[in-house]
Amino acid sequence: MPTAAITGSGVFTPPETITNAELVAAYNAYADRWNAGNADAIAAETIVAKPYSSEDFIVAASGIESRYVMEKAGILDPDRMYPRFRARSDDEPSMMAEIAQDAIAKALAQAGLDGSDVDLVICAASNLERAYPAVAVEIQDLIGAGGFAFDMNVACSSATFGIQLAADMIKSGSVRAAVVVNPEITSGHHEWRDRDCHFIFGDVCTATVLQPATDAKGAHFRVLSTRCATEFSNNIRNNAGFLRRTRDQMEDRRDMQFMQNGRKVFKEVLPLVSQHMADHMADEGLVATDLKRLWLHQANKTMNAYIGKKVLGRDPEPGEQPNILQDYANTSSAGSIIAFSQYSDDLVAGDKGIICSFGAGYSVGSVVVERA
Ligand code: CO8
Repeated sequence: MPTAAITGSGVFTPPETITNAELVAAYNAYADRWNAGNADAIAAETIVAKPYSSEDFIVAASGIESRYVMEKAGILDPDRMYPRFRARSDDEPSMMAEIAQDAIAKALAQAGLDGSDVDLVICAASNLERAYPAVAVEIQDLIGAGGFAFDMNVACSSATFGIQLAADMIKSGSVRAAVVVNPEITSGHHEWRDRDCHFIFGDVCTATVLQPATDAKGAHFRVLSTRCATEFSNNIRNNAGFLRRTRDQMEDRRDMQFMQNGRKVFKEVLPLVSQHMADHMADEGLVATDLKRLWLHQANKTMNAYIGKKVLGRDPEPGEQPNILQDYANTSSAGSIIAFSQYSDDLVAGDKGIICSFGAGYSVGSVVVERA
């Protein structure tokens, strides 16, 4: 059975950034307007005034300093607080497919492949732009790939679950060159008017190329082992979907965008992830000293520091567990892949590491890789 390898990875970074200062100024202006518009009800204590957000809180609670977005003016407009996306005709590439193309081009260039070499495209992301045709099939067409393509969604674990699928298909011989692409336009399903989470997300797209290790043309990482796990929780939820396109959805329901009980997520996901990684390592005969790098999901700096310490049995050295969330914020499934793509070149043959994602579902996915 062939060994699967990651032979390329790429990141599309959107053109616009929003700093914490810009975000907080827009949110606080929105809160002022909302409070002024509801002054009577607030005075009568039938509703509660919206409190201000703060830059200090955001950095201390999450480690996030800035985020990239596809369109910032709409998000920062206090009367709107939502990106302005141009409506596209059916003859134009859809937005997810367009950014996917960019990330895939970078990943294929690294692998030394052309789009026509690809025979599997998995578009794995936390929200899909439409019901059908699958965005992945459009991407397959745009890059000139053969074979087949499909969409999948496991929220923040979409990328690692997609890598497991692609690696398994390569091992079984059903495909020769797979692309797993993660266009995460989180700004379109985020609630920018909710102070408790308005700072969390950013937009990006990542792509990985997987092939049999024997086909690799350059530097690559052998996929030694993968493990996926899920456990139902309502603590991260978004109710938007085709069954909800009724009049009540038009009433601006809060549950039609990202919602979470962040404190509970923090407390429940940490032990789940630490145990998942410990079990995966034990089953692969790996101990902490075997690992050169952890590329973790990028949601929260404290969370990552905790998991790194649990897995390694000590505080991670600088660079051992790279964070990119200060610049990108939480980019859902793409976070661990951005970290992998930007911080893996320096590893040498035989160095091992783990890519690990976690999030809504709950879901956890880990991929043990070795530099060839
Ligand atoms: N400014 C000032 N004060 C604030 C703010 C703010 N912006 N927000 C909250 N506060 C206040 C609260 O009101 C509270 O005040 P009080 O103590 O008086 O009640 C105090 O600060 C503390 O609030 P919290 O308890 O909420 O703060 P935490 O310390 O828990 O930090 C975090 C909040 C950062 C959200 C933290 O809980 C966290 O990181 N949790 C884990 C989150 C996580 O990992 N979620 C995963 C979601 S991603 C995922 O699964 C993908 C989903 C699909 C993608 C969706 C894309 C849109």
